[in-house]
Amino acid sequence: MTEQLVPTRAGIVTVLGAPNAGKSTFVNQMVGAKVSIVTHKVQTTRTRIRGIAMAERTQMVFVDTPGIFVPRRTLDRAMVAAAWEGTDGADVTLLLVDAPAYLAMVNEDTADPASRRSAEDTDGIVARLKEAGQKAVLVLNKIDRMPRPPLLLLAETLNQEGVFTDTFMISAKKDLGTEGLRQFLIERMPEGPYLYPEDQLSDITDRLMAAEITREKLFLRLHQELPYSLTVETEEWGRTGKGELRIGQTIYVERDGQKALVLGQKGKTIAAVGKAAREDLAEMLGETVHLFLFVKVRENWTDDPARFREIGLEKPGRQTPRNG
Ligand SMILES: Nc1nc2c(ncn2[C@@H]2O[C@H](COP(=O)(O)OP(=O)(O)OP(=O)(O)O)[C@@H](O)[C@H]2O)c(=O)[nH]1
Ligand SMILES: [Mg+2]
Repeated sequence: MTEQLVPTRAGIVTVLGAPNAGKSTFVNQMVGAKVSIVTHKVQTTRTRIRGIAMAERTQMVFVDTPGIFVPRRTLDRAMVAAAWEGTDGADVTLLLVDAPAYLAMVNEDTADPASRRSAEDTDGIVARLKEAGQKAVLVLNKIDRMPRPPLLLLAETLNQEGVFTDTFMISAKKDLGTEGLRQFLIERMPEGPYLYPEDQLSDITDRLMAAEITREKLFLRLHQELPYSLTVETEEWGRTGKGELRIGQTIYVERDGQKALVLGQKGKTIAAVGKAAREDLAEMLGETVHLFLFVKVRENWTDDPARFREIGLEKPGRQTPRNG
């Protein structure tokens, strides 16, 4: 058979999980490019990001979602709602689990607070899937960080609710076990035309991606509650006199005191953030980039839904009907 006679397949794979489970790392691995930012901190991803992978005349659209956790602020609620809405119309839903964290909770005495929270958030997701009668595929991630024997116990424990049709064990970061999962997903995609142009890698605009990259650098350098109090917007995208790319961004914080922390002593922090972001942007865009960063106070923006649209989030509370 010639290639043209093989029908194309295309479908949507939604990736759910507790904060920090490795969802964005996994989506980047499947796409083969960085479409979603990754940090060691929880709640890095704030909106749904589609990463597009092509393989064997099959297009898989991976939907990276914000972590699902117990929300406190209006922003948190919008993030969690965006994650659940990501399962609407999905052909396959994956639940990614931080396996070492979950194991720590199963062996109760060793659970640190972060692992406990991660495992509790995972249990919350399983319970809600069960309640809604939704099936999913269990993906135990970060297996490079734990011994193999307890993985079977974990799989057994998590499969008790009857929510999962299949179980995979992978390391998204080290690219272990991902090929088997990719093949499984290819076979689960329905026949049909591609949903995006074949060479497109994501649905996120360059302006939003540029803001995300700067936010990633801020998350990596700032501590405690500060990363959760800031947002980045790309406000200028133009050319210098010499025709080189000029990007202007504003970092919004909630209070005056936070502004000083973002700037750092003698502006050292923001200079380092700007340098790291500019280097990534230049690589992503394949050209010289001049990046200008400003810091402004926008009081209580995390409780102001009108601000969420600019970071790719719908207003919270919008409920779309769920399929099946
Ligand atoms: N050792 C190890 N670390 C991993 C693996 N996958 C992801 N990580 C790390 O886990 C941390 C969180 O990864 P992310 O991909 O940002 O996780 P996420 O689920 O998208 O997190 P949120 O967006 O905050 O919900 C990062 O430090 C990753 O490098 C893995 O397979 N093994
Ligand atoms: Mg993420």
